[in-house]
Amino acid sequence: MTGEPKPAPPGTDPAEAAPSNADTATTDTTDSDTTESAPSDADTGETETTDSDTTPVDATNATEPSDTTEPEATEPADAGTGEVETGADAVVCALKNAGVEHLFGVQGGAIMPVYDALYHSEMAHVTMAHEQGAAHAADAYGVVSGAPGVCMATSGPGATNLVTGLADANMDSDPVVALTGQVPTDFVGSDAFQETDTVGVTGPVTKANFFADDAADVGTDVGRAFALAAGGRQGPTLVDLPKDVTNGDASEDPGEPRTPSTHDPPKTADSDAVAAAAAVLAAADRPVILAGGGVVKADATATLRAFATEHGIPVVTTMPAVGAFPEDHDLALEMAGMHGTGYANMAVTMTDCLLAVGTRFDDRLTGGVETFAPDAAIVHVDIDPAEISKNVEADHPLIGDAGAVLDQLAAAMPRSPDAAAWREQCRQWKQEYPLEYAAPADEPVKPQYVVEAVDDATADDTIVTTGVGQHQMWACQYWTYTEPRTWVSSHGLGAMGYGVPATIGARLAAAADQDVVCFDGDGSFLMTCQELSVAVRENLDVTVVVLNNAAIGMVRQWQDAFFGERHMASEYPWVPDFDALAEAFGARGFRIERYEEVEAVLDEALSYDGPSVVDAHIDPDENVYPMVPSGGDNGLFALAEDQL
Ligand SMILES: Cc1ncc(C[n+]2csc(CCOP(=O)(O)OP(=O)(O)O)c2C)c(N)n1
Ligand SMILES: [Mg+2]
Repeated sequence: MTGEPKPAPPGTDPAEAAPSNADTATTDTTDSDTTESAPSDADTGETETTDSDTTPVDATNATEPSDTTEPEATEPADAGTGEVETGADAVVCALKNAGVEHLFGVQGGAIMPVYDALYHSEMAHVTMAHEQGAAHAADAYGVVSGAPGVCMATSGPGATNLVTGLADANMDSDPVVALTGQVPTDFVGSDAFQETDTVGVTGPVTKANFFADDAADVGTDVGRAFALAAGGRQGPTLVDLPKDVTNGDASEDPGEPRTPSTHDPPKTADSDAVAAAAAVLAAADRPVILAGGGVVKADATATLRAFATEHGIPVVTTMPAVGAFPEDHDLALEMAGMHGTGYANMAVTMTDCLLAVGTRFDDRLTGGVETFAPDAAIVHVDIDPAEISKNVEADHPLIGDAGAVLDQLAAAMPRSPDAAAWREQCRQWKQEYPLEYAAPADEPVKPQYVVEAVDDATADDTIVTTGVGQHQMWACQYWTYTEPRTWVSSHGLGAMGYGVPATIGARLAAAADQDVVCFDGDGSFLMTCQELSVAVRENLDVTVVVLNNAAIGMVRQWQDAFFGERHMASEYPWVPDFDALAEAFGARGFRIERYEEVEAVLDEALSYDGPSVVDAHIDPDENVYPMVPSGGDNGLFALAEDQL
């Protein structure tokens, strides 16, 4: 089974914030071949059991952790140095062989043998407050570092709490490995205490998942999960670890992570197809490059910049690709789609040749497919053939790694397109439709002003994480991104609550001298603010700016536009004092209510060497524009509500 996302048909979706564009990464042809489904019945108990199986965890109503008849575990072998005596040692050894440095998780009965095996390991385990936080932290760690982030959870509720984070990673092709404890194999199917069919539940939201049924092979399973998460089109993988398997005997070092031999993602595209695409692009009058998240995942941003500048082709990005091309560049048109810039949307609407690289043409990007780039020849570069013509018909499909195919195209270009007039047109659109907002001194602070102020106060390589909603869009629009892997958000799934745990994962993956700032919404913050306890415990230098409009503002915006201004369940009569809440967690708390306070408060919060939260009370009536209504025509973006 595969975890292939199925985007909602345009026009049918709820008030999600993210403009489309969850893109593909460097993709992978064999996702569907590599997924192994869980044995979901009790027959799986066929595998050889070990001593520890005879006293498994509480099959019925036992309290956690495990039952008291659990034999005392022997001192764990030092799997960190390659000594393997149990399945759990092999799991830890496989992680070490994969170069893992950080793990994010929550303990529990069924995963205890693995935690015990970690006891002597040099890998740093970060105990999160909630498993959703572990998955989001691992996801952001993977986005920032490029290598899979690892999350761990116990069986049952631990595993199900990971699901949102896995679905998020799956939509955005983010590399994540999840390790879940499971009841012993001979209890599987008996509705044992904390038993959930984790492989069944997570099948649709993972790139591949495995039920480990043999202690001798479990290390190899983990290595394979790691290699699959990292390789080809990246994505989340999961290994379900029954307790008898992790407690069982193993002796082999599983070696380096390896994908199955059948896994062979294409590197370069067919050379005739490349030549044909290059000829069309070179002959175009109005060429546009649409960079998707796959450009970032493939580490192809330098190649993209070189290609675009060499041939003078304007660049539009999807949301996951924000930062793939410097937004202060003359050729940069920034993000297209629902809340993209007017100039990006004009360019994708008027282009006669769209070179789309590593994107899955999500509906938040395209709007109505029939009005998307209607006059363009579409050249679609993607490593996953399943993405070709899935949403937008490709005239020139080029299947391969984003960087490698861009190199092929560069070599095959007969000349640069004759596009001086088109570049001038794009410049004019930039003048005509700038991102702008009014900030009268007698009105509450505008969120855009706060975003710009933080951008001004921090270095170019600062990493920005977000929740989901209006604040996410302002953070995307009003910050000037110039480097890849500095924009870390929940794109395709649009998962409120991503912000705080993602900030923790991003912080641990970032360079020591890089700042990490989270723009969160009050609603999103309330979903995962407990992870502040982790930031405090780990003494992480991060700043969370809550753009507090006392509302789940993006929903309120849609109610204003499409539901007759009926604010059903979207405004709060009261929200907590987030500055006081931060202090209660042991972080520093700040508050902004007036423009005069912005600079000094940000200065203090950003210079505090530890976690800080700025409760920024913003204009509750501010909305996000430009906006293309769901399923609409990108060329007809609205700049205000009366244009919708
Ligand atoms: C987990 C989850 N539940 C519900 C939604 C639907 N939703 C999209 S945006 C939004 C509002 C978010 O509110 P807040 O975090 O305060 O951000 P704001 O829009 O006010 O900036 C909601 C409820 C979602 N995206 N994710
Ligand atoms: Mg809000």
